[in-house]
Amino acid sequence: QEKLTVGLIYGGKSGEHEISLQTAFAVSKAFDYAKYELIPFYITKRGEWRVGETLTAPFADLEQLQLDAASGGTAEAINLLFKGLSTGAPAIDVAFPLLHGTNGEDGTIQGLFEMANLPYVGAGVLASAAGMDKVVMKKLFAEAGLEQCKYCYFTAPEWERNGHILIQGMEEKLGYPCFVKPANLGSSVGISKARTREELIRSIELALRYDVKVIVEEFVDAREVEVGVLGNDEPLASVPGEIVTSAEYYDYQAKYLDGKSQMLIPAPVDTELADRVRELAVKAFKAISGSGLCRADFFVKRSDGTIWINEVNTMPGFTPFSMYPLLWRETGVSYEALLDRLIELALERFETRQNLNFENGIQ
Ligand code: G1L
Repeated sequence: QEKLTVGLIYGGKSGEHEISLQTAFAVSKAFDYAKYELIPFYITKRGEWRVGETLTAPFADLEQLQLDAASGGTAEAINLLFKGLSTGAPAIDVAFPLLHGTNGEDGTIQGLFEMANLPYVGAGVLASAAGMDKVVMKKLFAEAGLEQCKYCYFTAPEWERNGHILIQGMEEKLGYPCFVKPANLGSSVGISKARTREELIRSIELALRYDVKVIVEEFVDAREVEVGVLGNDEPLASVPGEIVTSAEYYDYQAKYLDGKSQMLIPAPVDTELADRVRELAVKAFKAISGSGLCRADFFVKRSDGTIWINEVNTMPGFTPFSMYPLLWRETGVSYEALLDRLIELALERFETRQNLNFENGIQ
């Protein structure tokens, strides 16, 4: 039986370089080397590509993933990715990207795989890009009839010209406290909570250092419930999990920077609520034209139990100890089985799209 060759792409220029390395190490350890062989593609922090020898056993340690200059460089790596186009015999059967695009402009690495005519794991170009831009995502959710918090957004030039009017609008629509974020979800930096007008202005100026588009959201007194979605056309939802923060529940510092949050898996919710968020998670996945996987994050309002979509993440944390894999483990899908399924879904999606007619009718 022929082994499937997986191209594992990791590292990258983004702030999540280290997380990507750790994730790639975990994934490389979990693969069944009786079924797969692996070609590592490491993208350095400077954006150079390095390609390693085919692996038929896991990496020994994290160090080994950081391929050195002695391995193939950018030209060799790209040549290998595109080999199928020129020779009809691809070097890899499926690409497995474990990184964000360059500084959050996502869908870019997926676009590279499209150009190389390669199957790849996870979301396509459109869903990856939509999943990175909080404003685009919210518009798609609204169109799908999903309930969500109130928000305002604007660009840097709009802020410079009309800051006063924008502030007025935000105070009327959202009030305080509110949350200010760069529209681009590429990194978790640049996010802050504003309790006064002065803080709002400072928060906006901070967010504008990370993106030219800023989104401001109303404060929601809610529980945070997350669901894993897995599939293509008929996606399945995992059991829900809950994020609880020990000390200051709504303090961004405590939640994201000090890591003082805890996962409750499954979430302690009744079956009615669990069924409802699972249904909404699939709806959110479809709203962004998802494929492969996503993690859908919800707010469950403490006052009346209303469920609001917060965001979907097409590149969720993916070590065996991250929310997404743990949600599926609780649902009966092991980390190893999850990798198998994601690769299967990548190949299925590729086949379906391969059979489409992309000609314009002129012969
Ligand atoms: F390929 C998948 F499965 F779609 C995929 C891709 C990327 C799953 C999870 C991730 N996550 C990451 O790459 C990261 C959180 C390690 C860095 Cl963005």
